Amino acid sequence: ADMYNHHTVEKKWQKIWDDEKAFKTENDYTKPKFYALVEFPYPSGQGLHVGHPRPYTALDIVARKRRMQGYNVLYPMGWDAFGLPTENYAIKNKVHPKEVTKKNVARFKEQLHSLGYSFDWDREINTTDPDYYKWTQWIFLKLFNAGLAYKKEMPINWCTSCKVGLANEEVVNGVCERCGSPVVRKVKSEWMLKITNYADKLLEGLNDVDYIERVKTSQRNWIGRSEGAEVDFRIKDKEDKLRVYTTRPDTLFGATYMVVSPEHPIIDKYKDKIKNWDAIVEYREMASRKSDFERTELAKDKTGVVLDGLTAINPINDTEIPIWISDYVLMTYGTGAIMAVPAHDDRDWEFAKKFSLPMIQVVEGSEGPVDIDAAAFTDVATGKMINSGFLTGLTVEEAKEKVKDFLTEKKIGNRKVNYKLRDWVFSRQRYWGEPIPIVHCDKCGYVPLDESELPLLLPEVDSYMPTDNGESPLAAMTDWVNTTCPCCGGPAKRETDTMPQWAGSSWYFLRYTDPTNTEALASPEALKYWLPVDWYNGGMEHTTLHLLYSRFWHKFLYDEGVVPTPEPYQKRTSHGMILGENGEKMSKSRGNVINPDDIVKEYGADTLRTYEMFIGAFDLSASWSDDGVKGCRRFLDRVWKLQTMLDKDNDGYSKDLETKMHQTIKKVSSDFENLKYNTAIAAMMALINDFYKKNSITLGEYKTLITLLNPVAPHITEEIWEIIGGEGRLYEQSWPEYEEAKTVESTVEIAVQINGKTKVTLSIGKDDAKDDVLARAKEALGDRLDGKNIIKEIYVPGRIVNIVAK
Ligand code: ANZ
Ligand code: ZN
Repeated sequence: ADMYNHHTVEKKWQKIWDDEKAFKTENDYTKPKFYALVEFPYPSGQGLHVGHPRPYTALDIVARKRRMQGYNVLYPMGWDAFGLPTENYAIKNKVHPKEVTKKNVARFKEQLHSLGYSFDWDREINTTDPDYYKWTQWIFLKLFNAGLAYKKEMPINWCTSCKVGLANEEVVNGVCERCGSPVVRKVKSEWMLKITNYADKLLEGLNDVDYIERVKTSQRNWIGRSEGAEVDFRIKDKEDKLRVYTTRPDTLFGATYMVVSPEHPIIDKYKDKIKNWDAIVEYREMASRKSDFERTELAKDKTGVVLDGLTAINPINDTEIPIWISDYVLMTYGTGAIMAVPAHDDRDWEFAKKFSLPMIQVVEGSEGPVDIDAAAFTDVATGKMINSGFLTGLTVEEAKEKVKDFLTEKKIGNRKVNYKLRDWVFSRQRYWGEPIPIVHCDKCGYVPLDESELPLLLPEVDSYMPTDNGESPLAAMTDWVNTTCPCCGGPAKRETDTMPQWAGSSWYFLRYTDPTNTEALASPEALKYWLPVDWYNGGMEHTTLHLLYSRFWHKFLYDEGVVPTPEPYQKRTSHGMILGENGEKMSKSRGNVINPDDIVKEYGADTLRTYEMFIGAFDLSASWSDDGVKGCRRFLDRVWKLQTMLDKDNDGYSKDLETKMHQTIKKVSSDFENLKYNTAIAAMMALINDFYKKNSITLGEYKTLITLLNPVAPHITEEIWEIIGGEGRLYEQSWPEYEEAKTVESTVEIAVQINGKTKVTLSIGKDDAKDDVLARAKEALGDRLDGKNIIKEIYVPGRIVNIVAK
C-alpha cells in the first residue's frame, strides 16, 4: 500500500459523511436511545483551543461506539454565543456583535468539522438566535410568574474603567481582572433568581445521579447546608437584641464576646452611644475594600475594633460580654453577627489571642485534658461538656439538642438551617445578552410581557459602550425603552439590563431534542424520549455555576410540568486540562499555545484525536508533547501498513491470536465506557505489535482492529475498510463481540522430560487429549529416545510430560 495521506483521506470522508448525512439523528422513538453531551463552546475570536478536542473526542468515541451497538444516538453541538468578550471586541473594532459572532462561529464550525466529529449538524443551535432566546425569555417569564425572579438593591463590584459590574471571581486583589483598575462597591437594583428555594432539591437530587464524586462534593459544599440555631443576645440597657447564628449552640457557656459584621445595622442605630465612632468609621472603610473571600481567609491576620459603649448579655448565664466589629464576620451569612467561642473555634481563637480576650473551655476531649492556650479544641465527635451548667456531662450532640430545646422553650432562639448558596444575580448592564422581557410601570410595578410578544428582540443601538452611570447601552434607546404597560396601558419603561451568559446554557440540552420547534421549547414527546442526558462531560470549572444553574432551571421546569425528569443529566464526568510542554497553562504570554489547525494540517485529525486520548488519564491534566503527537502518527501509519501483510482469504482469527483478539475487544469496549481511552489505545498498540511479529494479519483480525479503532480515528479506519473490501461503511458496522471463555489463554507451555529431566518445552492446548499430547511430546524429543526402552509415559495435565526410559 501507498503511504497514508491524511490530507486526501480525511477530506474525502468528511465529504462523504456530510453527503450521506451519516450522523443525522432521527427522533425514532422505537429504538433505545443514548444522549451524549459536551459543553457547547463560547465562539471566541481565538478559535478552537487544543483543550476543546479532549472532551469532544472522548464523547465522540462513546457516541460512535453506541451507534455501532444499535443505539439511536444524539450527539449535538451549538454555540453559547452571548457574552462579554464578543461585546468588547465589537466596541473596540466598531462592528456589530452579531457580525463578530457569525464570523467566530463559522471558524469554530470549520475547525470542528475538520476533526471529523459525528455531531448532528442539523441540530446546531445558537443562544443568540432569536428563535432560541425566545425560549430563554419564556423560561424567565415562567420564573417571574412563579415568584422566583425579583428585583433587589445589591452591592455589586463595579469597575470604574470598564464601567461594568463584575462577578466576585472577576475581582482579583481588589482590582478588575481585565484592566487592573480599582473596583468599588456600587449599589444597584438587580434582577435576582431564587435558586435558594431549590437548595434542598438540588442537594437531594445528587443522590440519584451518577456524577463523579468530586463534582458531587463541590456542589454540596457550594450549597453549604448547615444545621444550627439562632440565639438572641440582649444589648445591655437597650431595647434591641442581637441575633446570632451558630452551629455550636452547645458551646453557649463558652461565649466570651460577640462580633458583628462591619455592615451590621446595629452600629448605625447606636451611633450616639458609641464612644470610638471615628475608629469604627475608619475600620468600615477598610473592610469595604475587601472581597468576602479575602475577609474570611483563615490564614489572614485578624483585625477588629471594639464597640465602645455597647455590651451584650449572654442569655444562658446572664454574663455581660463585649461586642466587637471584625471583617471575618460577613453580613451576607446567617444574621451577620456571631457569638464568639474562642476555646472551640479557630477564627475566634486567633481573634481572642490577638486582642487578649478571655477564653472559657466548655468541651473536654476523651483523651484527657487539652491545652486551649495552644489551640482551639474543635473535636465534636468525642467531646464532653464541662463548665456548662445543666449541659455539663453531656456529649456535644446531646448538648446541642438540649440547648436547642431550651432556647425554643424560653423563646430566646430557635433551630435554624442555613445555606451558603445565595440567590443568583441575573442582571448584566450590557448589550450582548437576552433582553429581560419585563416593563416597569409606575402604577403596576414590574409587569411581564405577554408570551405572544416573544422574542423580545435586541434592538440595534448606536453604541455598545456601557454608560457612566452603570446602565446598559440599551438605556440610551429611548424609542425602545418607552413603551406601554401591558397591564394598564399607561406609559411604562422596558427593562434595560440583559441576562447573564449563564442563561442560554441553562436549558440548551432541551432544545437539541427538537431544535426547530416553534410551539414549545421542545415537544413533550421529544423530551420524554431523550431525557435525561445519559452522559454529560464538561470542565470542573463549571461544576458550581453552570451545572448548578441548569439543574435549578430543570427542576423548576419539572415542577411546572414542562420537562419529564427531575434531573437533567444522569451522568457527569470531567476532563483534565491540556497544558503546555512546560507543564504550565497554555497562554499567549507564555508563547506555548498549540493551534489544533497546525496539528491537523501536519499530522491529520486522526492523529490529533488519538493523541489527545492517549496523552494521559482523562480526568487529570496533561502536558503537551510533540514527540507524543509523532508517536501517535507512527501508530496510525503502522495500522495502515498492516495492509502489506494481509491474509485476504482468512476471514476469521488466527489460532495463536484468538485469545488476544477477544481480550482486546473486551478491554477496549470497557475502557471506552470508563474514561480509560489511553489504556484502550495502548491495548490496540500492543495488538498490532503481535501482527508485526509474525508479519501477518488475517482479514478477520484487520476488520476487528479497525472497527475498534474507528471511534478514535474514524477517517483512516474508514479508508482501510474500503480498501480491504469491507461491505458498506465502517461506521454502520456492528461493534465487535467477544466471548468471555475465549479471553482466557487456552494454550500452555509444558515441560517434556526424560527420567525427570526437562529436555524441551511444548506448546499445547489446555484441553488436548492425553494420547495426542504424548505423541507430540515424543516427536518433540526427536532422537533423544533412540535406542531407549520406554517403560512408562506420564502426563500431568497442562504441566508436564515425563517419559521413563532405560
Ligand atoms: C459559635 C461557634 C462555636 C461556632 C464553635 C463555631 C464553632 P457554617 O458551618 O459555615 O454554617 N458564623 C456564623 N455566621 C457567620 C458570619 N456571618 N460570618 C462569619 N462566621 C459566621 O458555620 C457556622 C459558624 O460560623 C457559626 O457557628 C459561627 O460560629 C460562624 F465552637 O458560633 B459558630
Ligand atoms: Zn401599568
